[in-house]
Amino acid sequence: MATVRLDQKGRALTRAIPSSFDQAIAKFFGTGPTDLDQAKAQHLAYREALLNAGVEVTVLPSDDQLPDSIFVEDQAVVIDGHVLLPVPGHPSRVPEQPPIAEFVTRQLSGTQVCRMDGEARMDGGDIIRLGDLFFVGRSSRTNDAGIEELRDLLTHLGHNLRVIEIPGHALHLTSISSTPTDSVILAPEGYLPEDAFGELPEGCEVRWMPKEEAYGCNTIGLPNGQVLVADGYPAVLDAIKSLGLEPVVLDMSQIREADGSLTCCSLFY
Ligand code: CIR
Repeated sequence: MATVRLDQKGRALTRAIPSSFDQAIAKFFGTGPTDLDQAKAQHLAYREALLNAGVEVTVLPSDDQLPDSIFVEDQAVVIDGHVLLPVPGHPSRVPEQPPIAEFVTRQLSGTQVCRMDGEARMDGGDIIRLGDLFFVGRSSRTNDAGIEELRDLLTHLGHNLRVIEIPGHALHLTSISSTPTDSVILAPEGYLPEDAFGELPEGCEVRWMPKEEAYGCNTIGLPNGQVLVADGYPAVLDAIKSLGLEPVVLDMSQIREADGSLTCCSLFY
């Protein structure tokens, strides 16, 4: 989600929860999912919320060999119909990519597909987009070589890129921020310096949320004025309402246990 504007969110790819989901990597928000049925119910509610908002949703079959494979956002970067296939920053997540790459390149046939290689590493979850301005996290998953490959594509498309240092206590840039509209960034206090996003275009702003609502800062704004938000973050909820938007609250507890947020579970294309 994070690399498309609001008006580009017509279609989303998701992937079903594998039976091995309790083995997903969990080091930040969670300590590992414990209830597979609840995780599946939460994932279903998530897909239904997208469908109810008018998004066309595709569900790829699960793969029990790949515990983290529901987090499709990390596996492909779609920008204005162009596709960048990153080398995922965690080795166990590399085999997740082929079916996602195959799906998006088929859907966007005729598009330019760039494939990272060499030393470059990147998870799609390290990118957010504010209108036509992009931010990328330099994180434990995304390195300088990966950032330069993204910059090459963005330069080609006429977009600007700013780099944000992700602190050691966070996974991705999307773990601690999102753009519920094309002019607002939500981010938690205590993770990034106040000037981390730099000077923003006119009419744009960062809304800083309390540190304890870091997870809640990951939201999905949709073209119909709805915003998917995780349950349990009252300041985020107020911020969304004060923007005149309609929050749709989802229980993400089991997905959070795998360090996954709302945006991680879909790839808009
Ligand atoms: C991981 O550690 O890779 C997964 N357990 C969570 C990935 C979350 N994805 C994201 O923030 N974009």
